[in-house]
Amino acid sequence: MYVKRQRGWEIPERLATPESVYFNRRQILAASGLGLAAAALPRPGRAAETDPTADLYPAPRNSKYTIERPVTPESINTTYNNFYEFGTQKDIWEAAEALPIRPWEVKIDGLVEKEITTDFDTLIRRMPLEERLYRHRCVEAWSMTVPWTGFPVSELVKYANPLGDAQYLRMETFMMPDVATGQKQIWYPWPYVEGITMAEANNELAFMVTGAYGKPVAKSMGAPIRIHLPWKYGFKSIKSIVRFTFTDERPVSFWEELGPSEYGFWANVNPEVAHPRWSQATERDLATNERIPTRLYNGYTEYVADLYTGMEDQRLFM
Ligand SMILES: Nc1nc2c(c(=O)[nH]1)N[C@H]1C(S)=C(S)[C@@H](COP(=O)(O)O)O[C@H]1N2
Ligand SMILES: [Mo]
Repeated sequence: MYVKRQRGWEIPERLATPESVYFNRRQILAASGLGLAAAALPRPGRAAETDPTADLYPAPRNSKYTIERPVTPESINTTYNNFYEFGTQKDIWEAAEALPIRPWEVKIDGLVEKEITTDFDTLIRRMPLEERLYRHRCVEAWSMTVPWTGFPVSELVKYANPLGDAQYLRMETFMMPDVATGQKQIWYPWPYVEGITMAEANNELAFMVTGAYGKPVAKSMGAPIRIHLPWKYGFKSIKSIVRFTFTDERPVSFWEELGPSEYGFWANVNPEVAHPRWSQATERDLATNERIPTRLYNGYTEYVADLYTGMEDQRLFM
């Protein structure tokens, strides 16, 4: 049976979002612990108990990235998602449970010393895992606070040995239309692609995520490996990555290809630059359900402003 373990960083129950707002009836039953019938219902992240990397969690918390907001309850984070491969609504977590995450091959190619194809379970054991609390701001004006586990993207870059002329890191999600039926919607430019500059990849905030809430990351949140770039809008943080390509050509991302006037390459958070169809001045914090002001670079200016000096001619904020 599912027993909720209270961890140090979890917030007092009274600060949590009212469950009725987010949970469908079935989940309310499961959460209320009404005996065996409820306990037998599926829930996201269940496979974590048999995950071959489970022994790596929880990883030590890096207290440098501890922040002021309450952590979003795991039950919200694993069931309120954007993962278009499994549908365009927020409640894709059950569909995402069908994603086979073992074996999981990761390819590193392009402008590198030598192409690498590696098994995720081998890759992760070469990396220094730590836990970081990060804010996550979706372009749709909702936000979460997540205890991620993972390693700096700079460690992946080091491992990949890119050549001197590599300027961008391009990332690609799996392509499995039979499992992820959203990928049968051919008007979307599958597979999901994202890209960042080498300077962004080597920024200390750029984080490869393998876990959350002290265990392997849930499928709905991008298992077994996704990125998190906390100063950018959430769509830049691509999930369930199978390929990293170092290139001298700026990648065109999934959303940029769909709507270049609404979703650009940089997509840095800025409350003063509105989305063409709505304001970005405030956001709804899913942990408290309160509307709070959005901050420049999502509150990470001191870490990232240097990346963009002298680039004022670019559309840095959309
Ligand atoms: N492959 C893939 N990655 C993706 C998305 C997606 O649809 N497919 N959605 C993005 C968007 S818009 C957001 S806000 C975050 C959501 O991450 P979360 O569901 O873990 O909160 O994932 C991003 N990464
Ligand atoms: Mo998003």
